[in-house]
Amino acid sequence: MKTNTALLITVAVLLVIATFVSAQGHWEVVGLTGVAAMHAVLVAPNRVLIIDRAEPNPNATLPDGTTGWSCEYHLDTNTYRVLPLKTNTFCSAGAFLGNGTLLSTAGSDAVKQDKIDAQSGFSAIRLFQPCQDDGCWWAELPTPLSGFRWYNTMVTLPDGRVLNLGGSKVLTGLNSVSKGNPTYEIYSSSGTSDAFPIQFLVDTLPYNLYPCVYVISGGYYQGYHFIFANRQSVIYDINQNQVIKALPDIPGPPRSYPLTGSCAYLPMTYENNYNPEVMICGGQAVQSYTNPADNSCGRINLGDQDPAWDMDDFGGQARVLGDSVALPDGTMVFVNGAATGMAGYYMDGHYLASDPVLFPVAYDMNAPKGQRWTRYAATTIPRMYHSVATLIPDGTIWVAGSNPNPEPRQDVQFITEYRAEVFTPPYIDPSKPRITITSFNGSAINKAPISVKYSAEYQVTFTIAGGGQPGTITSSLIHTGFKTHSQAMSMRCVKLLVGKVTANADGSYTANVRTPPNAFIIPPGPQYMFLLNDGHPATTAVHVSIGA
Ligand SMILES: *[C@@H]1O[C@H](CO)[C@@H](O)[C@H](O)[C@H]1NC(C)=O
Ligand SMILES: *[C@@H]1O[C@H](CO)[C@@H](O)[C@H](O)[C@H]1NC(C)=O
Ligand SMILES: *[C@@H]1O[C@H](CO)[C@@H](O)[C@H](O)[C@H]1NC(C)=O
Ligand SMILES: [Cu+2]
Repeated sequence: MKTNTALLITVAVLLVIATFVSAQGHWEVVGLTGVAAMHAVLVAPNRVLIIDRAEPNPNATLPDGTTGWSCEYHLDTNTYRVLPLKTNTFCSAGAFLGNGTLLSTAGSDAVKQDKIDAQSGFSAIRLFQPCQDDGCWWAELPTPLSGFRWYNTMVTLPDGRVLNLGGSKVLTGLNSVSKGNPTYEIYSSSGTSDAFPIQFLVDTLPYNLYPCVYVISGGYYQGYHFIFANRQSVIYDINQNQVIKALPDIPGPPRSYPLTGSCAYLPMTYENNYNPEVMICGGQAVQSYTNPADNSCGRINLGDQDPAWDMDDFGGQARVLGDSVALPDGTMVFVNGAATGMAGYYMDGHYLASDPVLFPVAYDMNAPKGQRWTRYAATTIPRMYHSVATLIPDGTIWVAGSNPNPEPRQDVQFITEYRAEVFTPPYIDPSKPRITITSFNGSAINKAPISVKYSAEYQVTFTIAGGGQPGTITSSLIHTGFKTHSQAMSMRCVKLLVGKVTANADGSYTANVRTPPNAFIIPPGPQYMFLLNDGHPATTAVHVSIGA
């Protein structure tokens, strides 16, 4: 009797734990990153390219005995391959060109020390052509940028070129008239352009490093750029080099480096003609390592002629240094960061950021205000300054980095963190059957991207684990973005129109999925097409290349 009661209680407790875990998602340490993950970008279905700065990473020795500061993390084996670089990539930026080559630019000063010989990266241009084997390496170009940039922002343009904007010309934690580079340039097949001056980056001093820049997908200002820094924002025409409209200041504190908030281009949908909305969350009011972070978010509808900020809280938790990740079900997750302080290393012997926020929050843009936020399960690993998070094709979030130290340290409060984790959001529900995509428009699914066109319909065939009927099938096309310093450069999530779903003789099903109509919505180049069954993502997304 006693045993039975104990057993029942144990079972009940386990059930409660299981429900709790699946309702909030769960974390798992999956591997080591080799180099500190200051920047990260998904470059193939099973590969994340990691870029650090030139620093003595203990486990990143190259065959020639020198130390590397970039690696390719393999998601299928949780191992990494160290990639040599010549230039220092410290606090740089990246974006895909429309042809699928990753462009990385800028960085900072030369580093010469034992086993490291890095050239200055302030004006460096690097290319990485993703591959499916171990044969791809960085190519560093002899031609420099138009000038020096540190903490610049890059974004893929609708024509496949890349916009490169802002930054400072010297090492600094705070921009100024003499240090800043208030210009932009555009990289195309003929190389980088001259620099065009932009007054907005003078007006937003000193908090305009890593500005947020997005191509506007639709509505009144379609095709122009939204540029945000400090508390200001504008709608800008980069071709005519002029402000189209100055927008109201976001309420609350500054939200750009080093008072770093998180920017996110909210998911778009065919249901409202890809209406453009941006959300900017968190930040910090003063340059202080003791001041609490901000607990507010501003959301702005750029589809309106007179866009205005609509304020909300930040999921009930003040946060700086958060990272935004768009999930294929249309929620926006904010993860990593701290509740106190700001970006940077130390001041007066104190870390500039403290009180790690260990749990993500998820934002549902379509829910009524007051019901938009969900708090997810916490990790145990602080992810402070210089950490990253990116969506990966199985629908989970890969999280790495954290290194608020001027050199790798394991003997301090906030160590140089080499452990990579995967967070499984609760929409992946082990109690529900999962679908697997088996072919794409009649072709086998490969790791190499499948070329697709804008405004075209494709047949996506899938099976359901354990058989059974599909529920509501939805689809989204995602550009996971170049992640660094709370920036999600070029990140996009588009809900696609799914037509009829038909049953096939072999027990599989086929859904007709329509790609979006144009490159303002999502730029040409590599993207991932997700399929979801009643909101539960398929085992892996299809790697596609749109309009290239
Ligand atoms: C270096 O690699 C070894 C072997 O995998 C591991 O035990 C150690 O923790 C790693 N060190 C760091 C700093 O990641
Ligand atoms: C993409 O374009 C860039 C710039 O013109 C070029 O250097 C690169 O080789 C191209 N990549 C491919 C795959 O053609
Ligand atoms: C997809 O496959 C169908 C059937 O083979 C074909 O008719 C259609 O043209 C393909 N779609 C595109 C956009 O290539
Ligand atoms: Cu930095």
